Amino acid sequence: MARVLVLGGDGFCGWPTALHLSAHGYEVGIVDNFSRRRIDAELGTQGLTPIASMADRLAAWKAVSGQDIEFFEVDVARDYRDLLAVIDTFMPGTIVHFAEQRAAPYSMSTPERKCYTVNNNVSGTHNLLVALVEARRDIHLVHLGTMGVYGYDAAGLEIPEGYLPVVVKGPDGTEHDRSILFPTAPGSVYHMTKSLDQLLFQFYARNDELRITDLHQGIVWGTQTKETRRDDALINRFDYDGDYGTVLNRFLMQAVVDHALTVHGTGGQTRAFIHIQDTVNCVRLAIDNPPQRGSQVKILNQIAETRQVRELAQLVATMTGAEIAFVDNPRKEAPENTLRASNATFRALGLEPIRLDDRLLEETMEIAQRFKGRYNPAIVPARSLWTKAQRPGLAPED
Ligand code: NAD
Ligand code: USQ
Repeated sequence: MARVLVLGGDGFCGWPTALHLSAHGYEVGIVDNFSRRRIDAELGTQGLTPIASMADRLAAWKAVSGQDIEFFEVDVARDYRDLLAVIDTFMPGTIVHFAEQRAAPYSMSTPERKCYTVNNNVSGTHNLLVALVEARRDIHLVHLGTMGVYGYDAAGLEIPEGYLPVVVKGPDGTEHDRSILFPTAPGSVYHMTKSLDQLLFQFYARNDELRITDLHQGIVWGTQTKETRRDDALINRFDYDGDYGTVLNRFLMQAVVDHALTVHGTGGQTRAFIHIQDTVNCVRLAIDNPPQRGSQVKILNQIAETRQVRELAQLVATMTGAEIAFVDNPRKEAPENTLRASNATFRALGLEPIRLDDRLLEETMEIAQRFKGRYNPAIVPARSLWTKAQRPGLAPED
């Protein structure tokens, strides 16, 4: 039976992925250090849905599915030997790596959080690569990257899957076809760590012939999957705070609690989106279709569709009657952009992407309705500013 280790398996994407793989016959192990639960405490936030302890989550899964999932409490950023010990014990054929600090606002909010995000994400990924080399087993690494590494080209050219074909002139004037990593243009310290991850992958795929798939995922929305619906103790996270809440889930939640929809700037930002059910489907497809040993890193765009932020706000407002508030944008980002991106590989593998669909939007709002007693209005505003110049009382040169 295929054995898969899910790093970051206590998180929003990792937990439903672990359950999905377990339900599909994989032998699953989870690694997590609960840093995300600690960050909730640090920020004074609690997600909307009550998250059971890992022990209770795993017991509930055993009760409904009959399947065991093993858990290892390890900080992947601390020492590669911690991971190596888990790999030697669990002997996975695939490792899925979700274990990073993933909120752009958190990564921009203080100097300490900038440093933490870089240290945690880059060291974690590098420790994992070193452990994979030392394990001397042919393990496929599937990493969750992000669409934000590409930046947002003003001309709206279609973003390819990872590589850009270029023609370079040699010294004698002859033309040579090359394929280079798409030039990165990350928009936050967090997104920058995913750009750095790409270089680490390139090196280890070439030097040690590691098999690596990097999934550049868009913004995830929704909360439940087929498996997390099976018991209340399996329920997934639902973040709506100004750091970790992603835009569509925030709008859906805000509509339920009669908060105006917080559109940053004009809402002209266009982004890629994917439903959490498709996240787990895509990860399984990626596991089942690894690159050959010795080949370049396989990069796939894990997205269903692209949408403009104000279009999403309008959609939610029309469904619910919510008001839209255009607030000052705390981020440094293009006020308006177009975005087109290829998801050809997943399409070819059989993915039929879930699009923004009334039924799923309503399901997400039903969850928000059910748990709105846990809603805390104080954590809704996005307070993390991208530049010092935005802070009152500071001259631009400070
Ligand atoms: P999350 O914060 O809910 O989950 C991340 C999990 O990793 C948490 O349980 C955390 O405790 C764990 N973790 C972090 N650092 C760790 C460490 N050093 N050692 C062990 N465990 C550690 O985030 P998520 O939304 O599930 O995102 C998972 C991955 O998917 C991230 O890498 C993120 O960049 C990527 N991604 C997420 C989205 C999204 O919209 N949520 C979109 C694109 C890509
Ligand atoms: N935005 C609003 N109002 C809000 C919240 C956000 O207008 O209340 C805007 C932001 O300014 C931004 C866009 O919506 O233009 C997306 O913001 P987001 O917080 O939903 O997403 P982002 O910060 O890009 O990060 C999320 C995940 C991250 C993942 C990324 C995928 O937190 O882990 O990597 O989506 S992507 O954006 O495709 O790179």
